Amino acid sequence: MSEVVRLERHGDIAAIVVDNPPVNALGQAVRQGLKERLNEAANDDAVRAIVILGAERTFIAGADIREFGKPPQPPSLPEVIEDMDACPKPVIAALHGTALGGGFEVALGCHYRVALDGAKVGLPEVKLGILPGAGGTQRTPRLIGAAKALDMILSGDFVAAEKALSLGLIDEVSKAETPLEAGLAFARKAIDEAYPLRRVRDLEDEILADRGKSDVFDDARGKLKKTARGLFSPHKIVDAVQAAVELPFDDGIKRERELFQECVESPQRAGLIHAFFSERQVGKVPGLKGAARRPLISAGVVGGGTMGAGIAVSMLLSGLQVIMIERDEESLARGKATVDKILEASVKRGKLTAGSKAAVMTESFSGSTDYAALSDVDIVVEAVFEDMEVKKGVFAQLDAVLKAGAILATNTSYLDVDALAAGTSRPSDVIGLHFFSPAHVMKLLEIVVGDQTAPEVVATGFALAKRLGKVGVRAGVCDGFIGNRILATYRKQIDYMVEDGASPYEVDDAIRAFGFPMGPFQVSDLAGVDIGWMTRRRLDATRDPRERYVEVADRLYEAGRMGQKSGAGWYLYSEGNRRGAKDPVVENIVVQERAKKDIEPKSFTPEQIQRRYLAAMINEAAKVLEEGIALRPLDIDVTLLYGYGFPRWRGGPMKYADMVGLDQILADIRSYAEEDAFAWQPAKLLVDLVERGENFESLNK
Ligand code: 3H9
Repeated sequence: MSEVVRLERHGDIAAIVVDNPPVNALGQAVRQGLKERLNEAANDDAVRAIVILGAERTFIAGADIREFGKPPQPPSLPEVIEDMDACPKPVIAALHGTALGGGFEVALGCHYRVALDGAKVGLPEVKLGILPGAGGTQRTPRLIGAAKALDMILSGDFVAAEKALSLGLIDEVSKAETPLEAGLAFARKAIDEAYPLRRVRDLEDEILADRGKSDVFDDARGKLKKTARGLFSPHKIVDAVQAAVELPFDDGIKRERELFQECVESPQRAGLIHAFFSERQVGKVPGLKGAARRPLISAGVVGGGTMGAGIAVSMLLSGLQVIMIERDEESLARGKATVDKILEASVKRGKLTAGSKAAVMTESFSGSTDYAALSDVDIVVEAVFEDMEVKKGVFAQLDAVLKAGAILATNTSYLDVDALAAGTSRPSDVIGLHFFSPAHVMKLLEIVVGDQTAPEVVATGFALAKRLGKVGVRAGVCDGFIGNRILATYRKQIDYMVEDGASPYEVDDAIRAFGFPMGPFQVSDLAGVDIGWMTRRRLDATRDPRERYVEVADRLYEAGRMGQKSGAGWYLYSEGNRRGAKDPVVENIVVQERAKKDIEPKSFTPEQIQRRYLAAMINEAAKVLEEGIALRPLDIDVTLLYGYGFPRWRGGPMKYADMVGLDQILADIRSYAEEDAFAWQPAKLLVDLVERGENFESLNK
């Protein structure tokens, strides 16, 4: 059996090596191993100092997240750390890679910390809905004071070795090649110069100034009102750090443990950890393992509008050579200017130097009005007007000039990728790459796989997503793919609720209260009321006569209320104000539309609004799964989390449905179906899962 923790002898120094790939997480076997090896070294008279380090690519990256929510198995991490702290011989942590969460807490329980240049430390528990529960909230303030500890723990940000040294989190940055070398050198000094056992628990200087005062904590709680809306664990973190300042160490540790437990039991922990694993799983597409990838050095972007320019910027910043194609010189100049403007904004925000921007614009970016310029590129993304005939024309031109093996991608958000592919002589090279606006910012990329798309083209799509710093999600072909198709369904329910009695502002408030950053009407104003209008006109010809149609948004469009860009939409925007004010004119339009249909308005509570919204989302998502448009529930969760503002701490709609209970969701759908049987046809998959007593999680692979 391979040992996950081994003890090596280096003269009078013992090295305890954690070897639990991939990230040396602190599962039960590691905790047990650490406890036993430490005990062995502590009781060995020949050992005068102990170094703790990680094998392979990193120090310990934290507790084993997979264990949360399961019955705890001894020894607990705090117990193991307590042993290190109490060890009568110097214990030194030698850090490389990332020392995170419980991993950094192990280091804090050691008497000294040395890090390789390039190592990072951090307490990212907040991102998982918990708090550092093995002394991190108690020891960190003792090293760097409460204010800086709060900054570090509330942000969850990683701290580079040099910065950690200047803050006082670690004792040395080493130029050694390996953590073993660094640890042994430090231990030698500790032995030769008889370093005292520096136990962080005994350090008081940094917290004395805050004792008996509440300013730091009041400030932190004040900020959380804005930055941590709806979140649970940040508030508990402030409580825990305050306990570090106010209570003796052992009482503080006890308090930390209680608060940690509250966080572990909160549904937010389950949601955030689901999000963590889902975003890692989403790129591992069943059936794609081992598929070859095509090289990507140069790319073409057809269309220099907002979308095309954003895609070009995203590609340029990833190091690709990009050629933009536009129909005439004037449009090309506009497209290039948009690229320049976006890059300039990155320079202003300090994300890019002026020199790099100039180099990108002159050396990596070019434009042409002639498709022949694309003859040698590896991939082309078309981002022209959303019209099948226009796009078919573009694909025909691309087909004529592209080299063999080049990938033809469309950025369409709903058109039939198979129909586009069929118009070319190389349908296996055609794929959908659905970027979200603004394309250089939004992390989601739907990778739309047609009937004939070759696996290596799909694998290359995922490689491109990664290179662009985006999260790629595999989607099948249908109107709207995964995200926009689901959106179209739950969006309609919003219009129905407004016509039935809710005000648009009540709806937005309720959806924000659920945790979305914006309400649907605010989103509509941001995107443009005309966008929704165009979508509805596109669907006029195919709309089922049984479908309820609400005209309120059409009245807004006809009144020229296009949203933020025209100063009025669902909200009224005074000059330079993007927040928008409620507008009685809109409420009047709604009243008139209700009157036309003799609708007696009824009231909706925020919970009723949320339940309908979510039920519609989940039901359509189940249909998307059932049809194979999304392969797994987690693909839907990641899509909604990254492209549609679904609150991360709720894990995504499928995770949320599992947590609420699929039987309750189905019961809601069936009760709404009594009012509108057409809109609320339950997904067969949902009915089946409820009958079998299973959940969406059981379908994740
Ligand atoms: C904690 O410590 C609580 C304590 O305070 C209190 C306890 C009492 N557990 O991200 P990658 C897997 S909470 C289990 O692709 P990278 C990951 O799923 C923890 N598994 O690599 C993936 O698996 P697979 C605090 C984990 O190089 C593989 O490792 N710590 C864990 O891009 C590679 O991961 C954190 O929150 C884990 N803790 O990034 C750190 N971590 O290959 C979370 C990773 O099957 N981790 N895996 O898909 C990270 O931030 C990144 O993984 C890391 C490496 C930066 C370490």
